[in-house]
Amino acid sequence: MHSAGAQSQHCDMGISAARAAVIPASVAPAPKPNGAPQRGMVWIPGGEFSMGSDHPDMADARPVHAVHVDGFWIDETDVTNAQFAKFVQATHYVTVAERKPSGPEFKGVPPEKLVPGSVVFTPPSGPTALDNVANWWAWVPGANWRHPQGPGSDLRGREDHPVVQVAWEDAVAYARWAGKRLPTEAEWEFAARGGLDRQTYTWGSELKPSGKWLANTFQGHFPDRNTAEDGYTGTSPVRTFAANGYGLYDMAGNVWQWCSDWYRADYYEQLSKARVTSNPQGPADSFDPDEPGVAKRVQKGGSFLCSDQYCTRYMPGSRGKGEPRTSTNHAGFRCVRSGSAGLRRAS
Ligand SMILES: [Ca+2]
Repeated sequence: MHSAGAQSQHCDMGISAARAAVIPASVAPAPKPNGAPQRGMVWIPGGEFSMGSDHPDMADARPVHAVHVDGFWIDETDVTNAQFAKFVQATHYVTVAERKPSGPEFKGVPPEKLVPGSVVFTPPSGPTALDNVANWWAWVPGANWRHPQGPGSDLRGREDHPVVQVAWEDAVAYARWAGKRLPTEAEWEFAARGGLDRQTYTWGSELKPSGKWLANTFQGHFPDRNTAEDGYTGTSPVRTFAANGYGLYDMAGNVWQWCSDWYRADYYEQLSKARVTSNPQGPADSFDPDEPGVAKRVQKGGSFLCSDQYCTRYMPGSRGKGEPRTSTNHAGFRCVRSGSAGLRRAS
């Protein structure tokens, strides 16, 4: 068990030199290159936007600051179980959760406990304190992407659901195989906003326009009673809920999505000192004050477990985090590819 990371797998799971430069004001969004490089990818024109959130509960997402991203391609959906299966079939890749745990963090763990497994949402039978994630997360031997909730579960009927139980390094391996990469946090958020400026949700300012759920989140009483008003207690097929303004699905809810950046709670504070930051790549190292000593990567988007009672991080400006070798059944990923053009200066 990746114990340290497992402790961090709650809903919002989730500087040195900022590798960023102030850009001139004359930089224009990149025009769409000719033709799509790969089926299922969408061109994001790039540009300057307001990144982050002023939400009072989200200190790590403050302050809202100006960021520019170049144009890039992004998968219109999360990577699905069917897509991940093709990768594994072609490469015989073995995910972290399918390997016997090893490494210094497991020193002293009895050998009989060093078996492959992963972290699974295991709701209690009744209301529970929300200050201890162990009340609803359990490490389950035999849980992995093929068996997202443990040995008794499988992927039948879930071929078009997002793959879950993938660690950050699994996502990176897939992306390399596909000729892609993980998005930076800035690219992900730019894409999630769908062309809207400073809106709370990927679709606008209202959580439930006309009383309708627009993302797969958690309704009822967290974590013990999931009423699934949106139709799903767990993951949903990737095109179930309406796409955002850029034609991207599930940029809110369903599953968290790994980004390439290291996570630091103070990174936005650092970036806010510049008038605008161009193509931030994340900090050079990680620091999470909630769990010092455990390096984490950024996750974005929230999941089917986010609710307004506990975790509202299905907002594009909010942030999540995860230990890179820890997988769960509510986190997956999608990939991007850089545009053929770099910065284009306005004439
Ligand atoms: Ca749901």
